[in-house]
Amino acid sequence: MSAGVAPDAPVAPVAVVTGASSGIGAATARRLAAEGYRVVLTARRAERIAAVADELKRAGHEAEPRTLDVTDRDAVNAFAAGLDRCDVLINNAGGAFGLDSVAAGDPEDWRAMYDVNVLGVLHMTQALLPALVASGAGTVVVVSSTAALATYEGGGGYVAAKHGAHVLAETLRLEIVGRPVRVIEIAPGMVRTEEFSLTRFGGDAERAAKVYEGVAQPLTAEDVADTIGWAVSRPPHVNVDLLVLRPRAQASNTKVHRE
Ligand code: 8X3
Repeated sequence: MSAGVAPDAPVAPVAVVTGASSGIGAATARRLAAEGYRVVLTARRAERIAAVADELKRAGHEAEPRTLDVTDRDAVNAFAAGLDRCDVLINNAGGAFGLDSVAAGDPEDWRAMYDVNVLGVLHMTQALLPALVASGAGTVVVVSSTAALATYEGGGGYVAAKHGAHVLAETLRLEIVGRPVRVIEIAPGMVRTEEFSLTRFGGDAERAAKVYEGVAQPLTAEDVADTIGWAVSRPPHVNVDLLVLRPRAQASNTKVHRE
């Protein structure tokens, strides 16, 4: 114990956030830090999570960056072995690669989307479940998508992967009932972040911008983080199974009002 810390000083609960380098993940890390969690920020990009962690520490919060690729099982196991506790796991890392039809989609894109959106969640959840149970009141959050619930043209590979994440959440909830861990799924629709659409279109900024063209107010990363923060901060016996959020201008995956 470091000098000056009283032996009975309260120990902050720990929240692990994947994909915390930008967008919804970074916003969620900020939100949970503000709620008093010691936030462990994970992502592949070391400098980015270090910058967010530094920002949080300057604001007086507890934050630790840990470089991690959720698709690398050995790395996930090593990460979990180095954690002293885990109360909340936010499975946020994910993404879409391409908007090609089933007829033309690249199997490698489909594989990569399954890897990060499904197996990434599986790896993290399996590795941290013992610590979540040991916490006595653990929470697993799966940040899926409205793509987890209905399809759209060109979305096939991403929609299939997000349906996988949805099924993982639903199945896990059945399997661990009776143990002190909630499983919360948050399914956002159109969220304008700096990277989601840019990644989907391989860096094509013009194509990425078109996704949000004329849409009055797409959701922001902070809107989603706020929703996650709300769901996680319900009393432990309250399980928000599935929460779908969209901007008012988006009535469904395929019906968007553009001005
Ligand atoms: C993002 C929503 O509509 O691009 O998960 O699939 S969408």
